[in-house]
Amino acid sequence: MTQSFSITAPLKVGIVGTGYAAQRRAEAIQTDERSQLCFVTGNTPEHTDEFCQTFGINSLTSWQQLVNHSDLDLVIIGTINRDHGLIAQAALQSGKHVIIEYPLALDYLVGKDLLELAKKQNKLLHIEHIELLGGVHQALRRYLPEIGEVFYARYATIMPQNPAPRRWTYHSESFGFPLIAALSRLHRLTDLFGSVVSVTCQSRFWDAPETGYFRGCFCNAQLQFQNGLMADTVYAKGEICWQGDRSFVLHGDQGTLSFDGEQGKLIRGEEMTDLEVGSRRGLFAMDTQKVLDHLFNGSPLYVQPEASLYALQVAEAAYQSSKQGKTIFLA
Ligand code: NAP
Ligand code: BLA
Repeated sequence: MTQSFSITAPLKVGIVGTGYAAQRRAEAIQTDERSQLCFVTGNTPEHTDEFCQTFGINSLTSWQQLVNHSDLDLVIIGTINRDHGLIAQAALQSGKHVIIEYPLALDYLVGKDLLELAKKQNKLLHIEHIELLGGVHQALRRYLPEIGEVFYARYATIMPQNPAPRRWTYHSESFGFPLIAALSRLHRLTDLFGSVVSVTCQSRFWDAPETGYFRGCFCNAQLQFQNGLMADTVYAKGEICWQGDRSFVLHGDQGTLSFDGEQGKLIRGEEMTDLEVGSRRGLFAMDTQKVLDHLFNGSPLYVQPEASLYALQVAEAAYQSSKQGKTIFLA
């Protein structure tokens, strides 16, 4: 069922978070005349003050205060992953529309409840998945028919970082299980290839002792899709990595599609074609505009919450597989 909303401009917006995603959102909200940026709430006071100065707005002292503020129509959740589920629940309960930067939640069942709550409240729950708007994914969609039946895909993101920063993205509790936190890796695959039969995953962490932080992580998941495709995903980062890798290769019975960062190639026998791939920039602005179009005009969104929830279910299966040391079969 498509939801419809009666909205009057300007839509009043509050943001939880002051980092990269929050800044791109704030710019987009202020650029569009249908929306007005009203409040932000952050973590360290200096970062919050800087954000308020840049955008000429006031801060609230907690996310609880922000989600319950009677002036606001929409809450954007751009803070650490650990808090996504809790903040979204409170915002929906207080009758706000919600945009969450992925992941929806760190726990599949929490995510499932959030979708039900949004329906019950008749509020928008949009989970951003900018990877689907990006150049690589658009090129993939466009050229996939050229390679026939795809039987194997390998997608790696390996990011050396030395020393590993003491940031939330290297903190197990704040970041969550890496394939849940970096849900886009699995979501790209489920978006292209549909339902997953089984997941086998291994993971390893190199801890910074007695800190809650890790210095490096390595996760490897093998997915068996219902359509016969096998896929391998690798996600690794930190001090243990010495060679970066952002490659995505798809093997079809008529050809191969190969992406190295933003460089794409279509390979068929002797024939090799360079593919035009669009940029990774401007995607938060694009996402924001699509949400405003949806709220005001009812135009369809590029990603449905159910699709995001399904990717989260697969990622949770990967987490369970790595914990239990066995293959997890999805219903
Ligand atoms: P970021 O730049 O590091 O910003 C993180 C925000 O969380 C900052 O406001 C930070 O405040 C706050 N924070 C840090 N530690 C905290 C803690 N312990 N308790 C409460 N707040 C804390 O991260 P980001 O890249 O914007 O990511 C934000 C969300 O967007 C994440 O869920 C991420 O998965 C999602 N996302 C990001 C991108 C992207 O391109 N960056 C793309 C897709 C999804 P201080 O700086 O004051 O600590
Ligand atoms: C995704 N980028 C993400 C995520 C985080 C960051 C936490 C979500 C988790 C994940 O999927 O890994 C954080 N990305 C960063 C940081 C840098 C970075 C700290 O590139 C430092 C330079 N994101 C940016 C910048 C760009 C960007 C500067 O912060 C682009 C120039 C793009 N990040 C981007 C995109 C995604 C993403 C397109 C979606 C996931 C993907 O395509 O793999």
